Amino acid sequence: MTMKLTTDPSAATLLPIAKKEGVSTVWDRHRAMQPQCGFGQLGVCCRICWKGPCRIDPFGDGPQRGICGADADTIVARNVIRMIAAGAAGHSEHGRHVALALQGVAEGRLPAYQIRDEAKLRAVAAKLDICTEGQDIPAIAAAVAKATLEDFQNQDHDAPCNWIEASLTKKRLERLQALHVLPHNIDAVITQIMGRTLVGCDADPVNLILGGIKGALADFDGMCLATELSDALFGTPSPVITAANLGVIKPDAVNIAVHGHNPLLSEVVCEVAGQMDEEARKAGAKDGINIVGICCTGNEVMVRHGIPLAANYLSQELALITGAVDAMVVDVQCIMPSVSEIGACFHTAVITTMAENKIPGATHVDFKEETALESARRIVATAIDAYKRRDPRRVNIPDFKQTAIVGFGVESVVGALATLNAEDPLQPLIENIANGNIRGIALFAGCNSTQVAQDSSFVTMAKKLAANNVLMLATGCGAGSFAKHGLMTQEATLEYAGDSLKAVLTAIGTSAGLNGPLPLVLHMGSCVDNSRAVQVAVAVADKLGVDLDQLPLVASAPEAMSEKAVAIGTWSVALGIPTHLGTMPQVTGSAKVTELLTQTAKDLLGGYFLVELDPNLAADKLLEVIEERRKGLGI
Ligand code: BF8
Ligand code: SF4
Repeated sequence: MTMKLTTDPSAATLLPIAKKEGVSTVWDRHRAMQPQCGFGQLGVCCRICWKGPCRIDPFGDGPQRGICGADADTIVARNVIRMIAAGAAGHSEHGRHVALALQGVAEGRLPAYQIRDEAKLRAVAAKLDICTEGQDIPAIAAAVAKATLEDFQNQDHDAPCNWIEASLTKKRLERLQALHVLPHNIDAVITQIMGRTLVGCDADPVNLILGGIKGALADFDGMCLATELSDALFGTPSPVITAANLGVIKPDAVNIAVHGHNPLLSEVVCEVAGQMDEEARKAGAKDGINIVGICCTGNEVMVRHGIPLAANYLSQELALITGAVDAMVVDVQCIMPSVSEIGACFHTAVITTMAENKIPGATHVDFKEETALESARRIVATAIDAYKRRDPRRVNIPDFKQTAIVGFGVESVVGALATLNAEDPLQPLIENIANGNIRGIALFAGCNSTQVAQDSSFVTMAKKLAANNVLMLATGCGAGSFAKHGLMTQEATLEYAGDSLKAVLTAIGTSAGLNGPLPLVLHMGSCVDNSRAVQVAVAVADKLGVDLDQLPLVASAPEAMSEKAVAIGTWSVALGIPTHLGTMPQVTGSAKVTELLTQTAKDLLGGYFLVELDPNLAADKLLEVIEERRKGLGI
């Protein structure tokens, strides 16, 4: 296989070392897995019951139905909506933890946490139509937590979830309601997907996909509440200058990598690390404790506190191969099970923390919100202990890191715009879109995948869209790619932005006190923070009196792989956003499902999937879509 594996410069230093050390990486295992199963790639393999597995012959020569009689359309639709259910479960379980933590704080039960952003809590209450007059902060927090938890408990099918109702345009809600796809209860909708895809249940691909769309919208609901309540608890992001890539690991510090997704763990680890810095110095680490982030946990602490990002998904193993990570602390999602074995090759303590997410070979420190401080102290002490066993001769920290200006939540974007027009902050953005200085907006989201040379599609597409004056937002591992490759800098704006985009970013950045332009790509946070981008779009749509499917707004997940990305992509389509995928979705074994997602969706929802594996062509196609939308608006 001659395909380039990654464009991350750190890999050039570390992959030869992995080889020398006899450590296999995700790319070695990808190679060993070739050729991958064609039936699986097409989505036509069914393992839903033990009469199977069954597989449909895509060439029409062999069986066209499984043993129970399910055809390719049914099998593909069932498989893909089960992926959506899994993605929605992951995000909304994360959201539920945060909501329960908020409730615990309101009741004074959780000493490790507090409401760090009271203004945000009040704003959330107002958004949910909760009256706060005369109420103190704990009472408001309790009311917000209660309204949020209703989204997991409501049994009235005709009453949509509170968060989704508060988060979309009126027109979009009506359109989704008419299709009966508005979720009333996150848990119920996920359960329903699992139930209807059992052997002998829903076999109608259209009905199944509609059920999947409802599940994806439940995912959206879970993301909105996770993001907003995390802001109330831990602070709302504002622009901060930090750095990204493995060069952020320090040779003379106890390096703790926080990895996974939920800020409930990483926030407390960061806080306790500050208190235990002296202990690390006593152990010989003259730079004390250095926390670095990986994946979406990394994004969460990066946008809120400027903690540097060491790695996005595909380079998590490389962080360990530096030989200088003393502990990798993980919670949930996107953690390769291989990390415990690699950690064991070095001195690294790989620490799992969630009862429902363990890895053989890792150390488990049970993390509960009630005893978070004690657990965090144990975790940091374990890291300091491991540091003492570090072998300096095996330390190889690549000399790569890039500056990254990050932390563009809705509030800071609006805040920056308000420096141009305090009365009407959205006006400068709308004006520049209308006059064509900004042609449109693109949201980059999603993962890395071994199907694509790491980060390459993100970077190629962003450079092309920038040159064509498209304003770009990013989350998740996409944001990690841009941060690592220097596209979240003012220099990148000067180098890659088209003239009119450059002028707008410079005007906003200068007036907001950044002494120059805004960075080329705005980092909005983790994957759950995709809800922030929707919030900006909804505000613009409401102001213009249009719906989301009329805006020159596109989304792209050029290196998607997780079931969570399937859920996000599907709600993005349901909200009316043309959504690009740069990896092949496992649905093409059914012409009907493929047509539903790429064409019929356009009529029903305004949004649709656009699949294009070549990043250059993908950028061209998104530019065309943006121009088509502009034409529709008469601008
Ligand atoms: O939630 S982008 S690889 S880390 S799934 Fe995972 Fe994908 Fe990264 Fe974050 Ni999102
Ligand atoms: Fe085969 Fe039907 Fe069972 Fe799927 S549900 S494994 S198609 S018999």
